[in-house]
Amino acid sequence: MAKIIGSALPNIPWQEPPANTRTPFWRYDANPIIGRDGNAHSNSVFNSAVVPFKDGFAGVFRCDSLSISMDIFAGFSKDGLHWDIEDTPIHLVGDDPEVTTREYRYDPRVCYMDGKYYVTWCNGYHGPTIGIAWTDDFKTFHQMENAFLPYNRNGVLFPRKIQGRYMMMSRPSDTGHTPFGDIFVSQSEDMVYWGRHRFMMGAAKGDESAWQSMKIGPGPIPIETDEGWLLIYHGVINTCNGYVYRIGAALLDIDEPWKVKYRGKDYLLAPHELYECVGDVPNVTFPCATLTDAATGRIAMYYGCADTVTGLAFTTVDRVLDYIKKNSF
Ligand code: BMA
Repeated sequence: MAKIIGSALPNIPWQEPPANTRTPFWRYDANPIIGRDGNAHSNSVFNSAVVPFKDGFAGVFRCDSLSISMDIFAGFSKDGLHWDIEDTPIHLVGDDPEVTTREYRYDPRVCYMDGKYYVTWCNGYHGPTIGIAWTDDFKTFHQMENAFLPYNRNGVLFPRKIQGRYMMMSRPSDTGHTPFGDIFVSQSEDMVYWGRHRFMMGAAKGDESAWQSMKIGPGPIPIETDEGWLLIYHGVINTCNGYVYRIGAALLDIDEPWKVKYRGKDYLLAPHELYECVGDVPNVTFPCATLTDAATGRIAMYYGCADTVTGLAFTTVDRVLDYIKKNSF
């Protein structure tokens, strides 16, 4: 039995699995949990991140507006299922207007570390790069330097220092819909200067795992287990009807997390339900956060559906690790 290393979370949202599950995740039966009208001016609410906060949960949500501008908004929930999302974007403070000036903000992740909640997101700065801010109250967010030069997306922190350094995954990209993409790990002493870049893994070659053959990108904050870091990520194939986004998993070395121990050949969750296949961008499942309960091994995953609404799905650490170990490449 694999163990999650972390805190117990007795109030994790949860439903028992249906009798027959071929793939490790099963969906919440009242999905989607957040509709496109999640706040007063939203066209869509998706690709969003949640964490335990006080006696409930808090999160940073991607809400595209009715004019289709992209920004990030704080939200709060007692049960992780029903969310109150603010109507005004999160307030970012910082000394340098060159950094804080908003172009666009999307696809947030939230990582709890050393008493602070670090938010990373795709930040417009002459093209997409990775923005970083921290908060301790989900009211004031202190914006730090952008981590990388443009163009980059999917900046995802590891939830503790490894070998004395902060580590962050990312996916170098272009200014458009990026028809390529591999995952790298970058390291930092201070969360300002990032270097020691290491290649982790790339898009799959040929048809060895075709659902992830065009590009991949890290999803939620990795989950620490006694066997290594469990990484949930998205993989993309290009089809005659456009890109299709599915969800996979890999197990990474605990001290050198760019070393991949197992990488699942089969996907874990894919756009099969109507709300995942039909929406503003059809056929997209895009994971940005998990909640975990170290006492039971339960995992609840929040994922964007068709770039329109937010879904929730459940699994356990054992199911995922068994699945990827049985059929790894
Ligand atoms: C990516 C990002 C994601 C989005 C996906 C599918 O490039 O923009 O936010 O979910 O495309 O449209």
